[in-house]
Amino acid sequence: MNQLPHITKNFTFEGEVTSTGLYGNGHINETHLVITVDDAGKERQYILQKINKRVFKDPAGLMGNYALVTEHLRKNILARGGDALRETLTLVKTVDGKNFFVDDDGEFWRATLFIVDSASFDKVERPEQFYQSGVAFGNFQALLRDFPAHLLAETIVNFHNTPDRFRQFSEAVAADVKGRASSVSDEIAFVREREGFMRLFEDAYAAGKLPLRVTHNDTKLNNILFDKNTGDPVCIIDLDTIMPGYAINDFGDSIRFGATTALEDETDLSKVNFDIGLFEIYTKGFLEGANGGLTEAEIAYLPESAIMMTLECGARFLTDHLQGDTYFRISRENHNLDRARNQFKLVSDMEKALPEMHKIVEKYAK
Ligand code: ADP
Ligand code: GN1
Ligand code: MG
Repeated sequence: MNQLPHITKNFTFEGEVTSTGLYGNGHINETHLVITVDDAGKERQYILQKINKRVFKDPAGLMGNYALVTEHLRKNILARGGDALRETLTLVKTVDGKNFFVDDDGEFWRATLFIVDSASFDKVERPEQFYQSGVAFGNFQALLRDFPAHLLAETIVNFHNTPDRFRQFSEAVAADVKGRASSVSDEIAFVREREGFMRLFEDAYAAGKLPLRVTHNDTKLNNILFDKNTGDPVCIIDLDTIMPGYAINDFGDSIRFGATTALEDETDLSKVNFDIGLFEIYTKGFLEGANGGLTEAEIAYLPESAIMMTLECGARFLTDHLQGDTYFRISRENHNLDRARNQFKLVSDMEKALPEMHKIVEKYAK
């Protein structure tokens, strides 16, 4: 059943819409699968998303980025003989030729072609899959290397500015709007003890040691679609946060989500362990995909980036728990607290494994 006729009628979908339904496991946007059938009985699928305006304050700027980046990727993919309709996202225009539709409530909607015979994963199923995702994200950065960064709107200001995340966390603790701070004092202390570490990359940037590049900024495994038949990565999705950033954070965020023995919201922490074997194969893949494009300083910081992104994400989950779960979508009580504890367990594991992580990076950087 088409539950969104007032929205779907504004897009140039081929055929008649026969059904719409919620889809996927993203924490941010509202994602729907749209199915259409044409007169000849041919079925087509599309993804329709309501952009989360609480998270993305400038949805029109975001869609400007989206159109520019997908066009750039399309050209680069075609130039190397690839299938652009499958290897990057393709926007479906509205009936009046625009890249997005604004409804009567001021909500922003966009549609893309559905990448058929593909799937995304919330957990690494085979080590080879994680290796390939490293190649894919490394290569994605390489594809964006010639993209003019000044054209990009900053879709979330200070997105991976970790000291600023610490500031927001501290404000949430002080405000304690839900009266939850006293029940999470251990978790609050865990973040506070690492305030100095959280400045590492911003200090390095200020000292001219880290370059600003065009990066994805949300490189978790479920933001890659894999081919259902071959298992190979097909397309990198979730392009909302593409903006200037540090290349190493794309590495670190993938490790955060993927190099673990459990899901991101597993509550039994005895099951949540950092998997150094997965760290190693992702490192190998990412450096191959980046194809010599990283500086020595960037490579040297890769292990710390894994800790930084995991700590930052944990602090963001904890902040959202303190603020009453207004940012990340939750599906149970204390969901964001569970996620925060899970991330902090990984941070502790990674801190212990840091010397070994450095040795691994050195091995593949040669
Ligand atoms: P969020 O920002 O909320 O994470 P995503 O853009 O990542 O939203 O989409 C959520 C999920 O929907 C993805 O993890 C993926 O499974 C699925 N998805 C999104 N776009 C497509 C597409 N074009 N083709 C197939 N699946 C898609
Ligand atoms: C969000 O949009 P999604 O679900 O792919 C978040 C990331 C977090 C991630 C944690 C725009 O990613 O920054 O790392 O959840 N995206 C945004 O799972 O905040
Ligand atoms: Mg996503």
